[in-house]
Amino acid sequence: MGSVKAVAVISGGDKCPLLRGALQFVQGPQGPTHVRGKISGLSPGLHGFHIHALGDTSNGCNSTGPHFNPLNKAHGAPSDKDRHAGDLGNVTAGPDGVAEVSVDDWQIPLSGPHSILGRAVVVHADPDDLGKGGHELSKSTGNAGARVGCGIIGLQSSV
Ligand SMILES: [Cu+2]
Ligand SMILES: [Zn+2]
Repeated sequence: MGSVKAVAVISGGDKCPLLRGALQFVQGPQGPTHVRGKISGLSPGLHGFHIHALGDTSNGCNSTGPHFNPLNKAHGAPSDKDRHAGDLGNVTAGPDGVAEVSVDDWQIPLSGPHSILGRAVVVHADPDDLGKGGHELSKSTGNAGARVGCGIIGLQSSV
């Protein structure tokens, strides 16, 4: 099997009409999945960045379900052993509101039983505390606040 490619077009919907982005996902034959791209229209600083379980944006980003968590773990940092598969940490927007995304991760394959195809990538208003903030939401969502942008992860031509 060659590499599998996917794409997600991020939008902010009615609440954040200036937020937009495009992310490309590439998984080599046995490697991690590489996520590359750009999200603009953010406030400067850190923003929680996750794969959520559902590719359903019928009610905006709120209908994308919880963090993708096929192994039934607690929320954590990308480098933690105990984490949701969808926990990709934070992206950082510069003073211009643009975040350059460059993530390599083993828990977000584009094929097999734990594939993220058809699910959603979500960016949040606030920083993800990576499970360590001591807030009641730290162990479920990282207390990352509102879902300001999202997009569905779909197959892309491999040519
Ligand atoms: Cu999220
Ligand atoms: Zn999580």
